[in-house]
Amino acid sequence: MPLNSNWWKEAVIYQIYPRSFMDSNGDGVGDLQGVIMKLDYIKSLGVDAVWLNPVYKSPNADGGYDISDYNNIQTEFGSLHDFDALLIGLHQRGIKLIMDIVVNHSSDEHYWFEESRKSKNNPYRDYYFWKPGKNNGPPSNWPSVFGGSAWSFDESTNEYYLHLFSKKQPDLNWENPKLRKEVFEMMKFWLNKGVDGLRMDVISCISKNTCFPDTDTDDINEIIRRYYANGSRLPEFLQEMNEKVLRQFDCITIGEGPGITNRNALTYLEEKKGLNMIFHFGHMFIDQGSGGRFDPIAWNMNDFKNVFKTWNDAFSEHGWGSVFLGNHDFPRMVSRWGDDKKYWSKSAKVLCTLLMSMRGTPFIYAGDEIGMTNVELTSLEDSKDIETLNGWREAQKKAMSAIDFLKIANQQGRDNARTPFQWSPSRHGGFTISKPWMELNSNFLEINKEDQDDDPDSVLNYYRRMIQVRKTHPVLIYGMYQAIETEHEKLFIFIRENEEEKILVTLNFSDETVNLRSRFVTKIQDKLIGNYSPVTDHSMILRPWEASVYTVFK
Ligand code: ISL
Ligand code: CA
Repeated sequence: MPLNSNWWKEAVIYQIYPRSFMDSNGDGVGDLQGVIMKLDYIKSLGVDAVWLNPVYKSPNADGGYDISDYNNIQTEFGSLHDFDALLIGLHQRGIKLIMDIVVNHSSDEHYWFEESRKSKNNPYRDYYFWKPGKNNGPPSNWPSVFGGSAWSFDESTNEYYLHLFSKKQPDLNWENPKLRKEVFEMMKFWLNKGVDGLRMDVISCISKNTCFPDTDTDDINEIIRRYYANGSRLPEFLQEMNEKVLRQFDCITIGEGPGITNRNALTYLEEKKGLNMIFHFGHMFIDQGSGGRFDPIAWNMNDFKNVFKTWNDAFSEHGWGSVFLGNHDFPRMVSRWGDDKKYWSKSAKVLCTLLMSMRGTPFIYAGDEIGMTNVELTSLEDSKDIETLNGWREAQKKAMSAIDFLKIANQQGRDNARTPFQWSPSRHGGFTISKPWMELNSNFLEINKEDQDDDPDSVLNYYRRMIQVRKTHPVLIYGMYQAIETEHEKLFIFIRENEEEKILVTLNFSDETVNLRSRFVTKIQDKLIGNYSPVTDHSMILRPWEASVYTVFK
């Protein structure tokens, strides 16, 4: 076994979108005290750490990923005092806290940007990227990830500023050492409080092509990969961050980034120079065409399985990956990869089994552990997401109808993942006592935490059991990964093996019964968990959306 063992490789991490988790004070918005109210629930899952989406001061143009004050808490979420209480509450329960660090861009309402835009010789001017226009237009043809140009014209100095995301998220200029110093100080502020880890938003883009050449493709993900991410100074910036900040603390780092590929991933993870692990988007972009999110294409099982194989190969000896099947940026995982109708419960458990038996640190997005599903917006006016609203603006330029766009948004949009947590069948799902900031998914009467708590066969209790299976079988953490039946269009089957143990995971991703006729039938020792009863059945006939985890004789 070439890899060192570390707590963060063995951890299961729970991601909380604070605005939608729990509202403690009845204003309809989830908050830090709300998370505190649910600490025992979080503990009951058996997770080791919580990753909190951004909670800093923000005008909230992009769900808090537009920060106007990095050293304070969003008033709606509470205060620094509440934050300290949350950290204590988590630590008392042996749970670590990971903050979301957003330093590729700030809000346009951050003091730095307000200064920067005042004049060309303002001391903060070079905290951002300012350029004169070209041929009566922007400095380059770069598109924003959220649609439209990545450049906005600012009348006060007659120049354009760069924003890879919305125009309320100007990109910070990491080429400027003063900016880097400010960012490092801010990171220390949180780490000094005792925060255990940092999830770094679009860290792949902090070094970009600063010649800003026109792109020669329309494929947004390719543009990100080639122009916006993986710039030449990235290793240097990460190393400096390591030396000036990370090394002085006991903290882990997870880099998020479109543009990170299995070929360049290890450059992000170099020991003592880089990050601990990364999120990649191999499977997350599998159903996106060249136009990105709102240009859906069909995906198939072989491509899906291939992503996991590729990434297992990339990290077989060095580096470490993460595993996630959904987060706040993507549709709900059961609606996307499973079946949110007839086989809702079974398929949610199949996905849980995949998540918990894959190599890499698993991340559970809050709500997935009770099988929350996509929501169906009836009008684009109900969307709360800047990406969807901008996408609609762009779609209108291409003469798309509202009905057609709504259909795509309901399938692909981020609103799906951001409806309030469904705690109980009572009013507003127990999330708030007043009008929630976003309507709940109307299925909270059938899908909620309270009902599932009491049901041994629920999705929730399956998660609890499956997390324990992972924890009690280190082979599921460090063991090597071997894909089986790789060409099968319905089945996802693999082996995890180390010197002590060999585990077989069989997952049926379809509503048909499949007879595997596998050579493993004779080798099965024990069934550790499954989503059909009786769990002792060792046959290799996989019923619709059946999941099983077996130990097999070596
Ligand atoms: O979902 C994507 C494209 O449609 C991704 O490229 C995504 O935008 C990218 O992974 C960055 O996401 C992160 O940064 C964004 C923020 O809106 C997302 O919520 C965050 O996770 C800008 O800060
Ligand atoms: Ca509140």
